[in-house]
Amino acid sequence: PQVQFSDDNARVSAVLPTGESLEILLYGATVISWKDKNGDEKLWLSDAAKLDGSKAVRGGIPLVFPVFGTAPDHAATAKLPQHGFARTSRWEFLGKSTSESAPGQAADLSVKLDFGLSSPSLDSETQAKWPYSFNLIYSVTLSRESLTTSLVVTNDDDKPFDCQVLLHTYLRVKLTNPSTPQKDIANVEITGLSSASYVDKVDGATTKTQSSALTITGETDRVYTPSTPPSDPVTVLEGGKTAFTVVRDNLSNVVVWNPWTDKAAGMADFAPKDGFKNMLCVEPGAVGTWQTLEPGDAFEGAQTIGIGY
Ligand code: TA6
Repeated sequence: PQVQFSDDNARVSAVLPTGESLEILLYGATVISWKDKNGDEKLWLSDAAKLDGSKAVRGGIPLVFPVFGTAPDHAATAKLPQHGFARTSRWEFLGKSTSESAPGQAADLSVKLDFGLSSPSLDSETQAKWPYSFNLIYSVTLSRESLTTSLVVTNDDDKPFDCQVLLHTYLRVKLTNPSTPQKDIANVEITGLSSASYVDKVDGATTKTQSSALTITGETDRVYTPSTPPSDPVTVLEGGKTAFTVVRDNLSNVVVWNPWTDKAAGMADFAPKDGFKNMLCVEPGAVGTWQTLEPGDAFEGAQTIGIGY
């Protein structure tokens, strides 16, 4: 696999021999592109996304740490911006590793890119807002039929800290056969969340239970806590065909978000304005409670997104 830096050192790209590719901004270690072997883009990226480090990327896979949303009643993180500072910090590229099949086997190559962020590399303003010594290692692994992203949080301090972690993935929604009249979100359903409880953030944060497959027919913002094992996939179907499967490792929540018309209209960096018809956020995370890391402790959470077709 080919791993390259951009001229301005702002991004890293990788291509597998079979054509799959990744592009990652060092700003936020944000995956901004994941293409399959045919060059089909699997992630949604707003046409108005800022890619110059001036604000969090609207699309791709922004990283949420140490707080999901804002937590005004949580003293330690109350001063932080929405979704914390990981997605708006400059990460460093730590290196790559490839795994190949045994010699002579089909080249089921994969490439893993590692990125790091630690407290000394934060700007002083952010350090003052969350004064803990920590280290983050973010690994992005591209293989022929899946993308895995994994975050390891380590407490390097002499006192415990609480944190939340979430992988804010914007999946691209489109149908294989453009002749389908509904080439968009109206033809999507999400399975694997049945009987899961969820907090409905567009209905007074009331707690409800998912009865069957989820369809997106308006603004949707739900924090699910599935009762099934995290290895049971959340599946995104388009026109009845599996487009994505999402499995989790040590992440007990799944957020499902679609801003729909009004919220899309209200976000300056969300374009085109009807782009909500071609995206769906399925966000594995540990956000229902706080993860308390004792000094020297580590927390690891990961997602693997499989391509359906
Ligand atoms: O993940 C869903 C969510 O928490 C929504 O409530 C919405 O705020 C979204 O994240 C985007 O947040 P952002 O700070 O990126 O505009």
